[in-house]
Amino acid sequence: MKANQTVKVNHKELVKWVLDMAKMCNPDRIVWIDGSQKQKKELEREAFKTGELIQLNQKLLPGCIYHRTAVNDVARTEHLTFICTPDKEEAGPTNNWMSPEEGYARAGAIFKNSMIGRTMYVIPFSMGPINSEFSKIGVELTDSIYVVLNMLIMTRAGDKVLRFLGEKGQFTKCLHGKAERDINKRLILHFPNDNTIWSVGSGYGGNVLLGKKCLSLRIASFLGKHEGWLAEHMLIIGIEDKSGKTTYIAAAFPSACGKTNLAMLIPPEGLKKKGYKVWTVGDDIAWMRVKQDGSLWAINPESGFFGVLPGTNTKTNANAIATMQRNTIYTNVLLKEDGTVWWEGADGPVPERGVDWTGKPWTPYLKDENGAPVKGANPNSRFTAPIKQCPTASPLLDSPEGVPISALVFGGRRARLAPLIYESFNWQHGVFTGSIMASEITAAQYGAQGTVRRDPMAMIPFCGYNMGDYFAHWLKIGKELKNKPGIFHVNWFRTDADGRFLWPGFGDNLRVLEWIIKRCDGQVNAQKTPIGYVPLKEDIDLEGLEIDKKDMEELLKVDKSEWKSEVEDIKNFYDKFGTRMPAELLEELDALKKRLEQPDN
Ligand code: GTP
Ligand code: SPV
Ligand code: MN
Repeated sequence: MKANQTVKVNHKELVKWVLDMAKMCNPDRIVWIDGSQKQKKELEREAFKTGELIQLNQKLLPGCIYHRTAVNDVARTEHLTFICTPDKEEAGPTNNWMSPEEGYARAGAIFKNSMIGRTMYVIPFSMGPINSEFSKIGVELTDSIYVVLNMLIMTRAGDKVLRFLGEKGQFTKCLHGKAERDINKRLILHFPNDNTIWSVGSGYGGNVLLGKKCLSLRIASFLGKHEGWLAEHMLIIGIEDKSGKTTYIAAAFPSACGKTNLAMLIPPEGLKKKGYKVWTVGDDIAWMRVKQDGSLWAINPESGFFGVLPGTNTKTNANAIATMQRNTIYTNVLLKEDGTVWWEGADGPVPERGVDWTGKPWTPYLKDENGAPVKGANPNSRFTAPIKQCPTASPLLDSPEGVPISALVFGGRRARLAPLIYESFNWQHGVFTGSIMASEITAAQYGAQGTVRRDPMAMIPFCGYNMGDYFAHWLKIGKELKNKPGIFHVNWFRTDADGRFLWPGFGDNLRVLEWIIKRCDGQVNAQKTPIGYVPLKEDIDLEGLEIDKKDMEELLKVDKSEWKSEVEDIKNFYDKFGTRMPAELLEELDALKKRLEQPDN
């Protein structure tokens, strides 16, 4: 086994772990990732040679590359994702559980000799700006160049991290191997007590970019509980008004429910004269702490976007399109003859031909066995691009302090029930509001799409410990906050009887954020309903938007009978947590039930 030596690694525990893992996986070579352009280019060249990656048209898309994952490996596989703690209770009823012994043994058998003939790359990375009190260090071992190149965009990686780690710094041990990429030999395992992640048998984003969901949510939520902070599936956006004041909002929506789009929204025509500027801090993950000033501060631990492509175009998200014109990795989209890419809902005409995400020749006229059009891009195809390339990238991306959060927003994809926007009565009621979230399943995970599942705080796939304890942790954080952010709930996805979205969404969502900011500043009144405060009609600025009055009424409607049956569903969900369910939330559910039974006045 040969190894390159970039900087001298003085961290004995790190070196021992790398060698132990190499002994198990048996790679031909070990290569330490230094973070240099030179090494990155070498790796790209190697992957172009083997066909792992395809170089795109360098005139039209400079620095851009293309990758296909295996056909059975296109989304997170939640049923193969486990929390491995000695006690099953620690993982709770919403996680898959395995004992650490079984986890190491089962995954170890798949890892064994799986890297023969391959290279093991060692990627030291930081989630968050190196040197910030928020940040955490990880080291990922992987046999995939695709993973290395993604991690170089998504995290701060290379020698600078090793130098920061020094001789004894703490880090999360992240081991990834593609193995045979066989769904029957795939496991994504988290060992919170060992600060360790083992992922084997996949090559897809959220399963293998271990800094992302595995470290920054599952392991980080566990660390956050013990260290007193929050790791959340949230975007972070700053809205600057004419006076130069910026209000920061963090929002949790489930996968493929609009975080990336909201994080980089473009103000709609009708609101332009108000002079708002949008600043994108993050599109997927927020780490938040109560600081000495009694406020909640947040960083985005990532340095890149791993965003959904279908439906993304200059009309829906011009900032995303601008971001991905260079230095971007395109995964599972249609490859066009001119060496550029396309996906359903992209700009411009539908190409006459290309090679689809599975590697087959494609035309728009192809039909599958059910007569439905064959898609050129996978519904969960994605781009990986540096946040700094986003035209609205916040100047505070590298600030070790983070940004102060004025409002927290929860939201799901609900055709019915949840109104466009409502505000919680207070922090405890806000935690309740987050805990009763539900959303339709999307293509971002393997499973039955469209069915509604309960997804508290958009964290159901990502909470690394018992969610009953997680709710209690949220309540505790509230007690520490002197300046509590307002807590809101939005739903961009309410439809009419024909399945048409009632709300235009995208840039127009600023109209709703504006109301949130006004509520935080105490500028407008609201109407009290059993579920929370909803806006008075005149307080949502609809200038320049043609929306039917009836649609608007429907969007803000709270249907008591629908909510009454929802209460029953919530009760069943809460019951799963037994005695771990905080009494405060059971009281909130009871109070909601009572409010729904009161006659209208
Ligand atoms: P993850 O990266 O999976 O965590 O997802 P995300 O929450 O960042 O989702 P994203 O912003 O990529 O949106 C996913 C899908 O929702 C895309 O198909 C969008 O076109 C669609 N979408 C986003 N915002 C809106 C909106 O305001 N209204 C409607 N109708 N669709 C939206
Ligand atoms: C999600 O599924 O919520 C994502 C994409 O953001 S992944 O990295 O695959 O988790
Ligand atoms: Mn996500």
